[in-house]
Amino acid sequence: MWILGLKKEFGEARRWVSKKLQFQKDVDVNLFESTIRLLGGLLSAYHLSGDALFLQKAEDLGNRLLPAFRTPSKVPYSDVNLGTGVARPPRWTSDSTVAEVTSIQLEFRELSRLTGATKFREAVEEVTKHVHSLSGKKDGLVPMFINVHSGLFTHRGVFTLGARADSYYEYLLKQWIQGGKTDQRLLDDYLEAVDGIRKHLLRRSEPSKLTFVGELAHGRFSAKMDHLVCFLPGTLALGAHHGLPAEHMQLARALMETCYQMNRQMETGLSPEIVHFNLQPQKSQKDVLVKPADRHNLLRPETVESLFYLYRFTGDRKYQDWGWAILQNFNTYTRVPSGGYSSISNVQDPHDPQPRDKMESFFLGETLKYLYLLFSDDPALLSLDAYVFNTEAHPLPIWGPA
Ligand code: DMJ
Repeated sequence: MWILGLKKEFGEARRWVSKKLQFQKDVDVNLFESTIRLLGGLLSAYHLSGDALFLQKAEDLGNRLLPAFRTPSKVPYSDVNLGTGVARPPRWTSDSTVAEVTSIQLEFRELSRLTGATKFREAVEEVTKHVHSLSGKKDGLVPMFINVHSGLFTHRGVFTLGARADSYYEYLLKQWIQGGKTDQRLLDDYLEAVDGIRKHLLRRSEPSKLTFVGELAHGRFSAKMDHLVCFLPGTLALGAHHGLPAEHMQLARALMETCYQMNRQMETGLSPEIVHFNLQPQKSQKDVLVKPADRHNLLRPETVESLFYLYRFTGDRKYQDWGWAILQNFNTYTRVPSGGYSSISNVQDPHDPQPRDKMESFFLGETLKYLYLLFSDDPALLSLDAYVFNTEAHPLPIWGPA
């Protein structure tokens, strides 16, 4: 906002938040999505503007989300009603998603720090402590589901860095950074997980030998990679910047190339939601294969998010060039003439990408923000030594010594 000098627009948005944004509503919301998008956004707005209105709104929202943690295990339900405070699991199960219950910590911890009310921090740190000591992991890799009654992992033996597990790994590192790199348990869990990824999930494709992160189901490797996994090069690079092993940076660079190729090798130059890598050494095969059901692009940020980190830390202009190419492709294939952008159903048909008439809020919150930061040559602009970005790209301050 002030960074871009958009004072008038900021004024309008502030008026809207002040007059129209009311959380006293009889509506079920997802705890994770509301935390990363709304609570994270309000906390960031407070830090960037210094305006107490945003903190008041954040505290109100935090209080309304807290009932989700009233479960036998203290692992929160996925959904909570903002008006009535009644929390519940999804309709089909009493499981919560591991990534969801472990990716709300940056925001609740910050809310406690700012308000002095320890209940927010206590609720989420209880979950971190619990997951830290749970059995069912494989060399630091976690399953995708956890039961709110028993507190145990369910659907064990399936490991992915994609949907339902992704930001568990991201928040181990980012909480460690947020807290001034003092919490050894977070660091240990993160380092163990990176070793687990190397040991169980890394392979190279044929014929171009692209390094990718696959999945493991009951001991069977699958060469499937979600576009969501493309947060990982950025996270690995961030860890290396904060003093973690240099091999993490090498792996970040290799995975960054792969994520770029997931975009480049499509006819529109935009990545599909999921790819499969070819492991057969015949030259005729392509490295990146796409199933018909996975051809859509939801305007997700992960590739350009990682490009931003890689460019910040290396200064290598090829990362800016890659991001520029992706932005041009978003403009060509997803921009709607009357305004805005739309998810598309087929990244392999440049003549008819099939717009879906839907733009996720993360396109504005993350994708465009990371592109803006990627094209800036000023490392002091939201410095990565002063801020840590939550998983929805909202910057939160790294805490100084108490
Ligand atoms: C975002 O809402 C967050 O980054 C989340 O962690 C998973 N992915 C979406 C955008 O793709």
